[in-house]
Amino acid sequence: MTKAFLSLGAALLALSAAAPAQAEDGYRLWLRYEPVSGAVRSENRRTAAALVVASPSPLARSAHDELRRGIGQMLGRAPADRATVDRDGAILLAALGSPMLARTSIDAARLGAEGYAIRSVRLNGHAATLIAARDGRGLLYGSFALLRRMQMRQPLGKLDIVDAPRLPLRMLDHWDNLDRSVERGYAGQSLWDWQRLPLWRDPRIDDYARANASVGINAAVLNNVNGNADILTAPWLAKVATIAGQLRPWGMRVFLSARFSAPREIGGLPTADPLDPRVRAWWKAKADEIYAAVPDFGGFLVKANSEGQPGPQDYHRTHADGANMLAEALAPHGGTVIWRAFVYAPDNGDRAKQAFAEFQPLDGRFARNVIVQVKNGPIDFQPREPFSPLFGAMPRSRVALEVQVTKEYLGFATHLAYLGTMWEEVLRSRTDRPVAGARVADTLAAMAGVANAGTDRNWSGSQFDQANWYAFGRLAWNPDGSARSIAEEWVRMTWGNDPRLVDAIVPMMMGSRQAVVDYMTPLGLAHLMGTSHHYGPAPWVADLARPDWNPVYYHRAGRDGIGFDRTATGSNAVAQYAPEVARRLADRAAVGDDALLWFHHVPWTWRLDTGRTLWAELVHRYDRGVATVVRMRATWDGLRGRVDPHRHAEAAAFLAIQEQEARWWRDACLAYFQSVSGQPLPAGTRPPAHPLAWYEALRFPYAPGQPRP
Ligand code: BDP
Repeated sequence: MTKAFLSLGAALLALSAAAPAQAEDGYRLWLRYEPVSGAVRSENRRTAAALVVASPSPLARSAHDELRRGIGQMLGRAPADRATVDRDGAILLAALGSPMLARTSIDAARLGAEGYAIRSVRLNGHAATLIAARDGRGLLYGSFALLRRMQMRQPLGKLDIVDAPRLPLRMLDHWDNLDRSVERGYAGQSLWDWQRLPLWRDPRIDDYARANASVGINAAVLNNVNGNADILTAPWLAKVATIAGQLRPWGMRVFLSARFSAPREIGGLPTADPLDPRVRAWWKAKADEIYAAVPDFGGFLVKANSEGQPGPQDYHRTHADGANMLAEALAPHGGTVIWRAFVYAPDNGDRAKQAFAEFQPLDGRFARNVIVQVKNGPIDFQPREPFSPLFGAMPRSRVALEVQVTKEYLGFATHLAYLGTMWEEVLRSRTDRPVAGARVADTLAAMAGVANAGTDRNWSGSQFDQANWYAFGRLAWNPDGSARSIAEEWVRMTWGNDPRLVDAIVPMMMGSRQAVVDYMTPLGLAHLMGTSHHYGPAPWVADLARPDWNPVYYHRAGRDGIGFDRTATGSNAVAQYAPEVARRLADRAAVGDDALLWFHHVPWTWRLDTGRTLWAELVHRYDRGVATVVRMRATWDGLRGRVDPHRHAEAAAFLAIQEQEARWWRDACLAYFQSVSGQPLPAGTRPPAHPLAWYEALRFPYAPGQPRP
């Protein structure tokens, strides 16, 4: 009896030692601050023994708190607060102008407004690590950079780093509705708990802001671009002010999506005509009211005359008229208007041409505090698109790149698709405009990412989708960053520094987006997904009211071949690119397989460089996509036991879903394209699991993320 009792007690003790109070569930994102051991810990402890904040400010306070939290968790001992450097091993946070920097030469020009220097120095005869910046913003970013080094087990001695963001505005766009649903959100509800605001300060928002600050994101649009004017009324602005107050200490500013018809809907005016003096006065007064509540308000994001949203064209005015009217209201307060170029109208001939056709002629007509926000591709966040021809074509305007972090068209949250590679691809694309050799990255004033964060414990709907949030921030900070090194940073901080983990997971991530392209829309195909919810394959859809809502409009498959002719014999969309680029895109042999069917209508029997006919290549790509997912699953299964069980199991289960859905995509698309092409499946190809009609009959009325009417 006693013996049994004792061994039960021992077992319980062992259990409680093994299992932390709360299982690892992804909540901590990449800020896990796992304990450091061995020689690195001794070195780190010598370097991070004390903390001196020479230039106090709310942001320096955040930096201080994060350093204490991170170092405390990693080294088992938080650095001691000191007033000055009076012993070895202090970390010193000092803004330019601080007397403590008197004997150090810091190149202020290289720091810019938000950059930082981290340097190993001797001060008062003691070894110290200096984090220097213009003000609290750089101190915060420098502190996170130091913590990142520690998380990656890099030594802290002999540091001499200068880093600064290339773009001043690095922004998340939340497509969050006021009822807390999230358009194209796959990670639970909106983080903004409107009903309990303004008095409830949800601690989760502090963690959201910390995570953003850690990757340099400095702005958030709180509400959906498909706007609701209510957000601009006094009770809602009070709620917005609370959120802004929580984001501010982490260097983030709040923007709001503004509905163009707000003067009519909440202002009682008969019109929203941007040239009407009453409308202009209304927006000015509204801006004053907003700034009274949120003094550092960033400005408005506007989706106008697109997908049914109101806009200046309703009054026969231009996008520039509309944007400049709002810009004028914000200008006295230093605010910015972000005006989206995502527009398309019925019967446009070729939807891919419309944004350029409407916006390029307006170059030079936008006020200085307007930024034109352009999606990465000419259509809509597809798994792969060529870059939008607007990049580089509006040299007299400020242009932002908009990417989608949430994976509306890439399998929602359950498919593993690391988007760092997609964004690297677009950022490095050569526009050859406004100057020869220019790349998309060279043409930008800002970057915006449609957020994937929600109330799920893991924030992003899956563990691996956190990497897309991370990568967005890192690339917005440095558009020349490498997707691979960003993936490696994220893996080390999120899963661990064990080389067996890093060497397995990084390659898996690097190939993951191409896998999705292969099993969904290979060879330059686009928009084959289910109507409205965009879940799963539906290349057969041909009956929607507008031609450009139908997948058949995009793939144009028939007996003769497949693809959209955008050369001079077709829509001539290629002519929207710089001449050198246009020449390459218009040449079927030079365009490259990845964009082939985007720009060309190609016979099924045409032979590619791979030696296969187009039809055989299409089948090959669909198979290759599925095979890659099978390999990803095997890789991940091989890591069981090296990763904490809860997160491992979640990712493993999602990979199983991904494999099932990859097969579904492959089978449904092959069944359909075969029915259209009449081509036999190449020898040895596994036929689709079901007849075409079976796939066509599937319905998903409750798929998540659909727009609210
Ligand atoms: C599309 C989405 C739609 C958005 C639209 C946009 O399907 O929900 O409202 O983009 O960017 O991709 O405005």
